[in-house]
Amino acid sequence: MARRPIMAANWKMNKTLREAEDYTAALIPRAEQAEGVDVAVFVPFTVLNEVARMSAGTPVIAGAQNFYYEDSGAYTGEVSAPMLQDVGARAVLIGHSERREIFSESDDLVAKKTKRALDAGLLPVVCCGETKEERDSGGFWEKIKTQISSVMDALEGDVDGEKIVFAYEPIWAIGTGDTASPEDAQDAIGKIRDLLRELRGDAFADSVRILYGGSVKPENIEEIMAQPDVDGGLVGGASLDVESFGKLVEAAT
Ligand code: G2H
Repeated sequence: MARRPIMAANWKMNKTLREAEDYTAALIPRAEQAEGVDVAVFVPFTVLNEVARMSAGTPVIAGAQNFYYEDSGAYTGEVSAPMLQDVGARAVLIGHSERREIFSESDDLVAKKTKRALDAGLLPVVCCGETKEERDSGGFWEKIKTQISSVMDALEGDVDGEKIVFAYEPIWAIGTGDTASPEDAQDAIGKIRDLLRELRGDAFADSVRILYGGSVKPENIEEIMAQPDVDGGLVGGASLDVESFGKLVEAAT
């Protein structure tokens, strides 16, 4: 089954409102020209409303970088799925390694958020990845397997593979310039797809999209995208400049 690739920008904690507007205005025509690829931008809450407003009716999917699974209440500093949808978000990143490592997000929290995003009709992009120590000590697959299994265990009933996306982001390759080799990316993502096949069957595994993240840039995108199980990229540093991200979008077509 041919899966539609996704090129996703993760701005992290970057960009003022003005910068976000200029970027979005420049990205829209590039996304319109890129056939056969989904283009998503995961932006800070402060600019989400405007990026979503500008992107409405265009191929650009505006997304948030985080949310909380309750809908409202005494959760100071958090935003909910209905709040994201209220400002036009269509997708959300969940369990990025920076959320897990810096803000101590657990597998359980990631699983609850994924369930809530799916129920709300937001596209969850669920991140997983191992540290350098885990890779060096051979514990890489145990870590990834636990992260993926805890999410899938929380999802009851049939799940449409097209409604959820995973992103494999080895922590040692994030923002370091140290990209996993295309073979390492394929090896991990192929194993994730095999696990999803075991857990949810062929239709799910063949339709779910799995992205690679970690120092993706125009210089390495071709060989990463050439891997059979890699369905796109989740890009931090190299997505901040719209020219650079535009090249990545083009490479995914
Ligand atoms: C991984 C990635 C984007 P970068 O965090 O999610 O960032 O491309 O800067 O390594």
